[in-house]
Amino acid sequence: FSIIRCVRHITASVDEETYAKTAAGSSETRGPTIFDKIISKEIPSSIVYEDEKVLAFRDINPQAPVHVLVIPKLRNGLTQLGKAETRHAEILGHLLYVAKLVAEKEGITDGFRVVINNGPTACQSVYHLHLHVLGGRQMKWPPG
Ligand code: TR5
Repeated sequence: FSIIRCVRHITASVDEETYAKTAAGSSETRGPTIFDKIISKEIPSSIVYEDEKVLAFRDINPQAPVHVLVIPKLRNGLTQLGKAETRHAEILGHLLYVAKLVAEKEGITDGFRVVINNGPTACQSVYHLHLHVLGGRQMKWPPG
């Protein structure tokens, strides 16, 4: 049993204090998250793809040469996959389709991984639904 359940491997390029200041909290909240500020462009991000429903941008702490987050622009949106309702089915499908577009755009169609961390036990840290699109290196299985 380990008390530290979700170790974050912060890359050298991200200063830990800045990361902590912008972190969105470690428990579920229904209020706005850092991703709302990224959607509104209040906080800059490196955008890879955008349409009226979703935004895809580079993860600040990449775990692979390509690490892009795909998020819905829904207001009062979905905090995590486990809270999805029937009415969310269309946006969930679109998010997955955009993950594929991102993989094409980033040139990683030979092998990429799409991850959704759902809840504290899965190390979700930002409570605004997001897909991780990872690639550009050999992946291992099973994931940690
Ligand atoms: O742990 P989960 O699955 O919730 O994933 C959240 C992801 O958001 C992590 O991979 C973080 O590195 C990423 N993240 C967190 C922040 C952030 C970000 N990606 C881009 N830009 C970010 N800003 C400006 N601020 C963050 N706190």
